[in-house]
This record gives sequence, C-alpha cells and structure tokens, in this order.
Amino acid sequence: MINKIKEHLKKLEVLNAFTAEEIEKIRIEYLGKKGVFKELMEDFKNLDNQLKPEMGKAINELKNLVQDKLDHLKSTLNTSGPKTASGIDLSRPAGETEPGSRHPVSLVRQEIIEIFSRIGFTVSEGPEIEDDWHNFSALNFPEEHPARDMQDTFFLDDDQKMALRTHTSSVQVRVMENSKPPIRTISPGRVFRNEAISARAHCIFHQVEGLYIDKDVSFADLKQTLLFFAREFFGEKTEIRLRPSYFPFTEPSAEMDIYWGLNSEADYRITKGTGWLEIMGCGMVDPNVLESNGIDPKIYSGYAFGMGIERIAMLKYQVKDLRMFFENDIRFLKQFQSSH
Ligand code: 2NL
Repeated sequence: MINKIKEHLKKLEVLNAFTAEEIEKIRIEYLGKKGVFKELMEDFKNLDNQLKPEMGKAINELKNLVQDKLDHLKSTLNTSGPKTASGIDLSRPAGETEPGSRHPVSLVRQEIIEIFSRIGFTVSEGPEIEDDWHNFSALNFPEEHPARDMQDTFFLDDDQKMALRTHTSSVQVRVMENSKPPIRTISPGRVFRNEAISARAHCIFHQVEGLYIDKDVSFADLKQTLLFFAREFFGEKTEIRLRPSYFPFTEPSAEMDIYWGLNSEADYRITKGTGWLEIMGCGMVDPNVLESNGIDPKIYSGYAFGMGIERIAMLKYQVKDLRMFFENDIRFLKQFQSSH
C-alpha cells in the first residue's frame, strides 16, 4: 500500500491541466466516488490495526497534496488562461494602450483649413511628384531661375523633367487647368527642398497655399482676407503689416507680418528685436501666370498666398527646433491634443 501511495505522489508532481474540464477530470479521478481515495480507503479498512496510524497519515498527506495541486491549477486558470508549450500565454488580455494624439502639423493644418473654409475656400490636393510645367513654367519661373537649380529641387531624372514639388502652387496650376473662375481654393500639402537640415529648415515640410481668382479681385481683398485669417488664428486683436517682397508668380508681392510684441526675452529673439513676425508670403497673381493657365488677365485678376505649417506650429506651440516635427519622439508627440 505504501508503494501505491508513493506512485501517486510521483504522478502528482508531473500532473498538469490547461482547462477547467481537465482540472475537473483530475478531481474526479482522485476524489470521485470511484476515485483513488475511495480505493485507498478500502485497502485501509483491511489493514492491521498497528499499521493504521502510519498509513492514515500518508493517505492524508497525499489528499492534502492533491487538494493543493487542484487549487494551484485553478488559480493559474483564472489569471493566465491556457498556456502554449513555450509557456507563453496567448490568451492573456493585452495591457491598456495609451490613446494616440494628433501630430501638431495636422492640428495646425486643420485649423487653417477650417478658417479659410468659413469664407468659401475649398481644399484641393495634387501629386507630390510633378513635371517642370506644373512646378515651374506655368508659374512664371524664368528658364534660368535659381529655384530650378539642383540646390533647391530634388530632380528625379537627369534631364530634370520630373521633380518632387517645391511648393503646392503646382496643385493650384492644376485647379486653373481644370476649372474656370471664380476660383477660391487652398492647397495644403507636403513639399520638398534640397536644403541642409537645421533648427529652422528641413528638406521636407508642409505648406498651405491659397488662390482666389475672379473679376475685380484687388490687393485690398488680399489684405482683408489675410487680416481675417491672422485674427482668427492668432487672436482678435492681432495687427498685421505687409512688406514688399518678390516671388516669380505674383506682382506685386508682399510678406505678411503679425505684431507679436516684445514682452519677454524670447520675443526679442524670435522677432529679432522688432516685435514683428513673418507669417506668410503673398501677392497678386502675375498676369503671365493667368495667361499661361488659360485665364484672360484682362477680365480676371487674383491673389495668392503661401505659408509654412511647421513655422506656424512652432509659434503656436513654442517649439524651438523644427526637427522636432519630423523625429516622431513619443515624448514630444503626446503633448498635443488627443485624437479621442
Ligand atoms: C511662401 C510664399 C506664396 C503663392 C505662394 C501662388 C500660387 C499660384 C499663383 C500665384 Cl497658382 N501664387 N502662390 C504666392 C505668393 C507667395 O508662398 O513663403 N510660402 C511658404
């Protein structure tokens, strides 16, 4: 009898179960009506009285071990479910995942789109790979203009026919090709410049450009639209100024600044001591551009503008280094508005 008990002890050590059914089977095998203990008790009855205390103790010990084993198996079932041969529990529920957040460039792009859509601008998008016509020629870039140079443009072939777009004006050329005035559209998108990467410049960045073409569109319309935008985005008391500038596709051209103020050391640094901050470039669409795109400059006129989204996002969120927007460091990204 003592050998029988020893055998059961050995068996018990390697016994395992992965489901509630298997555990129940073990329980019945040992503790059931026709189980191991029933049989042992039958043997026990027929023992010599002097052997009974020792055997009784051994049977009790075995019973306790069986109960412990069953409890243990049940507890692993509750917390970790079935295990594979490798011991990895594939049924374990995943830990909680933190909700993601929107990228600051997406947030600012969306805000700009919403402001202009309130005054009738539609959104247009187009290809990131462009031909020379849509990126340059249709926009009045002279044949030898430095912006076409290898320095600024990522050309995709040796004869410089195809390139990564350097601005989203190429999208607006496509809008002019495919529709008739009045045209009132903004084109947000990714653009590419073959430049050295620094805290203030990157070879990939995002732009929003705007284009409005109709009869009798004037510089006053441009100025009032940009003032509206500046006050919606930066606050209702925002002041703007326009400085003369140059772009191949607009005439006259200007740079729009907002008054940022000089209230802190940082303000002096970012406004170079003037209190004014450059926000975007703009101008009246050059008659050559209208003509190239099949729009009669004697009947129609238009204005256009363009701004860098990262630059605006740097101001809005006080980000000092443009490269932060491209590194996708979770610690940076999770500081912005959650998408939930
Ligand atoms: C800047 C300046 C500008 C435009 C973009 C434009 C588009 C067409 C015709 C004429 Cl189809 N102009 N776009 C005009 C002036 C300035 O962008 O600094 N962007 C980051």
